[in-house]
Amino acid sequence: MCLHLRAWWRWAAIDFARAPSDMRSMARVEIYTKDYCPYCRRALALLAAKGVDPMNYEISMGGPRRAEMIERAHGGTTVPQIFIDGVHVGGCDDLMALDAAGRLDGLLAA
Ligand SMILES: N[C@@H](CCC(=O)N[C@@H](CS)C(=O)NCC(=O)O)C(=O)O
Repeated sequence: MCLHLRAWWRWAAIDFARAPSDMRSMARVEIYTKDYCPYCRRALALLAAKGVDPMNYEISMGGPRRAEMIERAHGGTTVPQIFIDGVHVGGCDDLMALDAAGRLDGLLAA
């Protein structure tokens, strides 16, 4: 019994020690992409490098999702269009610029 408790406590102590970094929540990221688009691939690669798994709306075929993107992006018709916690960030260049300015990590950490 005593051994069992000690084992549990050791497990719990290790887990709690890791909790602050492991349990950090991330912002909700949405990206509208087309499958042939190199800018989309660049943006997705940067997000993946940041550990972000975005909601990816594939709009190669157009349709209502594309119309939704244009409305949310205030008329922007190119892909990608990226949103962090519902806020329009822009395209790939804008995402890269945010990262270069050291501001992307803060936006991604909710
Ligand atoms: N500067 C933009 C360039 C985006 C761009 O030119 N995307 C192309 C696809 S790679 C596009 O949307 N072209 C018009 C279209 O496919 O309707 C960015 O960084 O996101």
